Amino acid sequence: MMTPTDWIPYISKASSKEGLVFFGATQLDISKDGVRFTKWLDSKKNAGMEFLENHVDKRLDPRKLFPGAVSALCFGFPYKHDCSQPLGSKAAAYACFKDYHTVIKRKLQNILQNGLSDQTSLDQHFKICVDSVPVLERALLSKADGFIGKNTCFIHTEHGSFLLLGVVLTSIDLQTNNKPKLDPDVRSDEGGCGSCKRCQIHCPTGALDEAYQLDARKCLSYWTIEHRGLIPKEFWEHMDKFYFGCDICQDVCPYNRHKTDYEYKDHRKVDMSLKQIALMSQSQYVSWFGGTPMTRAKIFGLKRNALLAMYASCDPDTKNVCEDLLKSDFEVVSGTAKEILSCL
Ligand code: B12
Ligand code: SF4
Ligand code: SF4
Repeated sequence: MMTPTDWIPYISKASSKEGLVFFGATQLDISKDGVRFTKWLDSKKNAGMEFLENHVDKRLDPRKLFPGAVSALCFGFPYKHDCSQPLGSKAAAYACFKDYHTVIKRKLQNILQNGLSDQTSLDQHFKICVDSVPVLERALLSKADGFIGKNTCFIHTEHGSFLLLGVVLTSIDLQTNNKPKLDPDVRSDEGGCGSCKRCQIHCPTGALDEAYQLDARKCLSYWTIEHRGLIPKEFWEHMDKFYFGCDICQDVCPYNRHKTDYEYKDHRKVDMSLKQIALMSQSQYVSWFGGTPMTRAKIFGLKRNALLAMYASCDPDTKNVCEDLLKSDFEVVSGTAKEILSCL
């Protein structure tokens, strides 16, 4: 097996070949973020995401998740953020892409397995974590590179925040020194936002009123992706044409002004109108959204969201489509249609 000094240049080279735009390695002490995380849970800002209340000990100390771990390898995978859709429906840009859990995991497996030229098993030294594992990814990433912005996203000073993150816990002691040099006049020690508040000002629902603390109870991304029941009326008017997720607090961030020219072979354009999504059949759902992160909302969540986005964007077909969907087999869809009709 390679020595620790050989691993760093090897992973750097191999990860850029795989299309990952940066690589950093850091130690595992995230106690400061742990305190912030528990404070966030205590104030109920996780809304209905009860899964975040599980395995808190592991989130606060990655060594409890992977005994023997001493370092975290951190990676960022860029995606296209101009995701405009010809028929006017809008979805968060990351979701118009083949499911990143699988894509990033496979890339990381390739890199690491090729580095272990002997028969040593990958699982002996590495634990790959992409999104669904109880790890505070942004906290680890911000120790290795970049910083956490007031919109709570991990921001890389060169590549912005339209990045999906991957973390690998490892028993090999590795560390890089990529932390950006922050200009003390515009940036504090902890973050690179300085006096900017654009994300806080532009968030339509006030979910970022407290900087660095997203209140999921007010976040459109939470309501349209994670919530399974009816969406409270106070959020309807803010949905614009979004039927999945929300990118506003990233779109307005100055760190995302740069133009990217990466290649996205797995990018999928969703050319359906809101009306088509609201009325789609099971087989259309599978062919349009199968294999993308949008399946997280399930067919009934996407239909519910599309109906509300039609209402929010004053689509002239809203009434007819709602009348059709009063008979939907999905309670949340018929319920949403009924509520909208009572408001028209
Ligand atoms: C639950 C979840 C959500 C929830 C809650 C989001 C949230 N901000 O907590 C919802 C559904 C709303 C959501 C939305 C989105 N998500 Co999400 N989500 C997650 C998940 C699974 C867990 C996040 C978590 O633990 N939240 C709890 C909070 C407290 O922790 P945190 O976000 O890390 O926040 C830290 C800071 O707030 C910091 N902090 C607190 N106070 C202070 C003060 C200062 C001064 C500083 C510096 C820091 C600081 O401490 C916290 C702990 O480290 C992660 C994957 C993972 N395992 O980490 C993906 C993840 C965060 N999501 C991701 C994405 C892409 C999104 C969306 C962009 C999708 C979309 N377009 O709709 C939005 C972005 C909304 C936003 N502004 O955050 C990416 C983020 C990539 C990035 N560049 O940051 C992740 C990392 C998935 C991945 N592997 O790529 N998400
Ligand atoms: S994702 Fe949208 S609703 Fe949520 S905090 Fe960002 S701007 Fe606000
Ligand atoms: S918009 Fe401004 S305040 Fe918000 S994350 Fe970006 S730099 Fe920070």
